[in-house]
Amino acid sequence: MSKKRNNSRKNGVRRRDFLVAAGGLAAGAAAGYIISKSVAPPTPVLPTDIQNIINQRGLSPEHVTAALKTYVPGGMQDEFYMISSGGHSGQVIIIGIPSMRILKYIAVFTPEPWQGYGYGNKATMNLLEKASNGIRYLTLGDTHHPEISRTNAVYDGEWCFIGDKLNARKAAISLKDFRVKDIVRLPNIQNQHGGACASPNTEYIACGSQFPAPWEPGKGYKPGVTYYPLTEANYKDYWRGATIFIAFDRNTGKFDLSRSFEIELPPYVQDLEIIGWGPSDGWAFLNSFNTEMAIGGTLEGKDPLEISASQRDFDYLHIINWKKAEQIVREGKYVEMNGVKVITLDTAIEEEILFFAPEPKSPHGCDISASGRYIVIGGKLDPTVTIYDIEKIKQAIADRRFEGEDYYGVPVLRFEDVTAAKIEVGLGPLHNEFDDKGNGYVSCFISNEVVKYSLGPPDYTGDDPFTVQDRITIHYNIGHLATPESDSPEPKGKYLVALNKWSIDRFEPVGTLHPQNFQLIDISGDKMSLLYDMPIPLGEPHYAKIISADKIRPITVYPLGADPYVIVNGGYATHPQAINVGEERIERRKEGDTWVTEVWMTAIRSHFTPDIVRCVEGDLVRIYLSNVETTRDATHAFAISEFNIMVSIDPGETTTIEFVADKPGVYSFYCVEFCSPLHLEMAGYLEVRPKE
Ligand code: K7E
Ligand code: CUA
Repeated sequence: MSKKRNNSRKNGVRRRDFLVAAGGLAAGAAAGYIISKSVAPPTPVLPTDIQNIINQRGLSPEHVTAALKTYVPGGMQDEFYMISSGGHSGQVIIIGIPSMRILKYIAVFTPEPWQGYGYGNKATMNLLEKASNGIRYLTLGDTHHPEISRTNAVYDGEWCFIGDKLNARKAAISLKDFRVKDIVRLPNIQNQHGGACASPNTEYIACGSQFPAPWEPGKGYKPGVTYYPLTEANYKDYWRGATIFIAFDRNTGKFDLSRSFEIELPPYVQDLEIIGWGPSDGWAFLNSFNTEMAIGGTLEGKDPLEISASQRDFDYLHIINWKKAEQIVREGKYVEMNGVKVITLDTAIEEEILFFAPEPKSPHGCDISASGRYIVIGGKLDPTVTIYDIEKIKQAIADRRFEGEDYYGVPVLRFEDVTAAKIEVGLGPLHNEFDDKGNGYVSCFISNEVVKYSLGPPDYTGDDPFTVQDRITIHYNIGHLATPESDSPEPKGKYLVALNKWSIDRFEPVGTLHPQNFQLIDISGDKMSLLYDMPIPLGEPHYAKIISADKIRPITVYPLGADPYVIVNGGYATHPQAINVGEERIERRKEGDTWVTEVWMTAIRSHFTPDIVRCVEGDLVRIYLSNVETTRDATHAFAISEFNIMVSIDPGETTTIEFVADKPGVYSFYCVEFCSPLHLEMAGYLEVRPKE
């Protein structure tokens, strides 16, 4: 793979040369289109057939330039991977940049048959089951914020994490095989937003609760158990928010609740969270809205939430000393609630690990500049971005300069003491990303634009810090934006993707529900320029992370007999029932009161062995299916008619399929991946004999 990529780089240079030629062509069409300031341009020469295509398609010089900047010829690879949330599809989308080619959907919170996820593959069913809430089997999610694992705060390309806002869950995806390895339900939280965000060495993945949940004092929140009538008084007394720091173990790919901790927070709506590095190392920042603690009640004589939650001028940026919190937990100053160590709100105040700073009403994004110095908050209702300075925050805390405390006693810093700047950018500023030159970019949902501004030192060392530098119109209603390796010490600049909610008229209409629109923007120069529109026909993506392609190092084939869902010391465990050709067999025996038919089966082009499986009605059937191929991409899939079973097995992989043969009959099974000329012959029968 890396070989190919080198090729593509070499070819990239040739593409640039071509671009100059096309620029020359463009000069003929648009007056003032300069290709070189010092050298007189040669007479533009483009083969007439190319010129004809440009003419016939009515392309402008900008179109041609954009096409040349984004086109990645077949066989060549992209420069960046974009890891995007799949919104309420519950999944993750992988996209190449600059081509904007979709490379993969990763099934995460939603069963997906073509990946064999949640349709009989026991490991994936177990993941979904474990991540359910004990009340019902959850088969959907609302993914918002992906995160990439970090080493010294820099993206290392090994793991991806994503949260499910709806059901307060978090998933870990290995970027070695782009499969989920663990899903955890977050204790004491009903929703989650605000992350995933990783600590500098991925010790913890943090996020905030979104809507507070009722907590039984000292015991926390338990789905389906904790109950108080919803009143304003009860809300203040019993509802609580939280931020959780879940420990993650790279060697096993599992979250570890026993090493995790949570901090109880007031019942504000905790929104986005980020963990700092450099000067902000050891600190986490989490913003909030509805510090009014309104609960709505439109049919009960109250204002709707959007009004009652917008009464005050400020909400609170939560400033959390997580290193100290970790220390407090080590000292035993926590209460165990629903399987996790919780630092109570009182302890958090007493031990000085939680501070508030006012932030303009109902903020949204919470991002950190490359230097780790500036925490940038999108104003949402306020047309500004507010830039907090960690040096000032630390100083104000050291000097104990507070303007007072909130309803629960959390000390509140003074706005002037902790902010570096407030920049008026546009209407509805949401999220911020950064480039490698000390600039920030903010998405403005209402004014439909991306606005570029300069930061201050050390990120930006020019003459006009904290000033708007450029703006570009997007189509339409941008939510997040993403630049390569932003929110880390080493942003790469070059491209920006606007993750737009509405596309309206940008694509061929496909009914009344339009795709979302990802717009690729070139940010390499002083002026931003639009390169490409990409429809996203799956869920509503929120955030995306972009990482240099050379940091992603996927495996090509699993070692023979590997269980992709069990990671040991960073490698794959051998599935205990993995077999090779010649070891296939069927055994029927009793496990307690249940008859079990166990099948050790292999798949290789173009047959399953055995191809006839006989069992008895009511048997629990367990098929240990080994794909004994060693060739890259030689995936087989296994589906049984009438049983809702669909399993995909990659070369080398062994998997367990489990189901109850509850209806007598003879059922065909077959391979679902067109794997060879005799793929259609890759089939067999399951015979379920009626019980005597
Ligand atoms: Cu703005 Cu969940 Cu990040 Cu949506 S959130 S846009
Ligand atoms: Cu195996 Cu088709």
